[in-house]
This record gives sequence, structure tokens and C-alpha cells, in this order.
Amino acid sequence: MRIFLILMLFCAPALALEHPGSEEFVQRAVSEHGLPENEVRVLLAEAEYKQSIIDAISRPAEGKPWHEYRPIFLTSKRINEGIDFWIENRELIAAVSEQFGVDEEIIVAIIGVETFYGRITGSYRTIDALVTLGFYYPKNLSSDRSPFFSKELMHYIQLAAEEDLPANKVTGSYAGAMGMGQFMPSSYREYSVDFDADGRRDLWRSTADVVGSVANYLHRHGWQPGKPITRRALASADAAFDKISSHDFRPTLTVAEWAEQGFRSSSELSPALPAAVLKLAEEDTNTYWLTFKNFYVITRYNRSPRYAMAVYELSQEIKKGMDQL
Ligand SMILES: [Ca+2]
Repeated sequence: MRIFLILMLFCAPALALEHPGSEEFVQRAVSEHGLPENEVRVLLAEAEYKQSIIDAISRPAEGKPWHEYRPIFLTSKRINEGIDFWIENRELIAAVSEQFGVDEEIIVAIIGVETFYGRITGSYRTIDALVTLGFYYPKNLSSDRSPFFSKELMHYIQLAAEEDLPANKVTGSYAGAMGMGQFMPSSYREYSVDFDADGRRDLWRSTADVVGSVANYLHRHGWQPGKPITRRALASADAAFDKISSHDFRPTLTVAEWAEQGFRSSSELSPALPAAVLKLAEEDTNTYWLTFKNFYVITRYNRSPRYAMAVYELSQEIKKGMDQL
């Protein structure tokens, strides 16, 4: 009994430990979302600040120039495993592609870039990732994304309740992305589907749910099946380089209008097709690309244009491999 009491005294301060801003978070969880106060408190008290998560968010792979970023994803191993994944799940991928109107090779490539076809889904506890980034986001980075992660934390607690997930055990990326398709909690709630119809949306163990959910995400963001994604552009010396955005790939001008601005397509395209222009840094030069609605949709999955280009190139290599079988 005495030992028990001493243990209780030791444990109490740890449980009472609060993250900066967590009290206000608990109040909102209860008043705005009707979550059970005690469970939220216990969950937050169990969550640990992780310096490794702060270090990781401070140097993401997306910060690399294209010529360093590309070799991470465009490897023969990732291409060949993509072909294997497609063959193993051929009927499923065909059925999902048909139902959601999303090209098969893009679904495969996204799962390939995200998690190596489900092999590497991340080993950070999701609760630690979201608490660390929601309550301790580094002040020295260009923008403060703590409100985003705090919102995702709220979605995560709701998701865990809805899908009956063990909220203190789920693991994923350092940024809180989960499962074979690396869905953030809000996306999991909004876009994941129970494609195998077993009553649960399981993005770890059900390949059907994963493939269906990735396709649904792209479909809901406006994917146009069979339409072009990107084409190499040839830039004239006096092209309007100042009209290129580094972060917004909504197609604003038509192919014909971009040609007037000095960016001509390297191949035949409809002049009326809306496009944006992307600049990629190769080792000793820049390349230019016309990017279309589908490219923009891939940037809804991950904002980095280098991510979208890696998905595109990987999808083309996998498709080439499939065509040669
Ligand atoms: Ca399911």
C-alpha cells in the first residue's frame, strides 16, 4: 500500500504535465467537438515532445533542388516494386480506376512515393507527432504551421473515436501522416473509403481501402482521366520568366498564351488547354514544364511541385514497364 502511494505521487506530476496551449485545446475539444474531457487529457498527457520530429520538420526532403530530390524517388527498385504492386493488385486497381476516374499508374506511383507500396509507413507515434508540431512548432521556420497541426490533432482524436483506433499507439510519419497513402487525419476523415466494404476504413492493412482512398482523394480534387499532366516546355531567351510561380500551379493561361509569353510546348497540344509553367533546377541548368490541371491535383496531395513531378515521372516509368510485360 505504501509503495503504491509513493508510486502514485511519482506518477501524478507526470500526468499533470501540460503542453503549452493544451488547456485551451482541451476546452475546445469539449465545447466545439463534444469529446470526452478526461480521455483527451489522458491522451495529451501521454504524448511526448520529440526533438527528432522538430529536427525532421526543419529539413524536409521537399526543400532539396530537383536534381537532388529526383534520385530519391526515381530508382529502379521503386519502379520494379511498382510493377509488382500493380500486377499483384491488377483487378483492384482497374476497378478503382474505373469507379473514380483516375489513371491507374498515378494511384500506384503515389503509393510508391509515399510509402514504397506500403512497406514504410512511419514509426513515429502519431499523437507525439501532432502534439510536438501543434504545441512546439519551431519559431525559426518561415511560417508558423502550429495552427494547422493543432487542427490535425483535433481531427486525429475524432478520427480515432470514429474508426476505433488506439490513439496512443497509431504510428506514421513525423508530420502525422498515416497508412499506406500517408493521409493526414483530416484527409482520412474526409476522403478515405471502405472499398472492401468490411465496415472499416483501414489505411494500414486493407490495400483495397488504400487504393480506393487515394483515387477518391484525386477524384474529389478534380482529376481528369486520361488528360495530360505535364509536358516539357522550350523557353525562349526573352520568355516571361517573372510570370512563373514557385508554389501555385493552378492553370491560369492557355497553352497558346504561354507560347506568346515565350514558353512553347515540346509536343503537340491543344492551344486552348489551360496550363501553368514550372521551373526545375537541374545540376547546371533549368528546365521548364507546362503543367496542367492534373498536375495541380497532385499538388493537392503534397504542395511541392517536385513531389508532383516525381509522382508523374515514376508513374510513366511504371507504366512503361507494364506495357513491356
Ligand atoms: Ca475496409
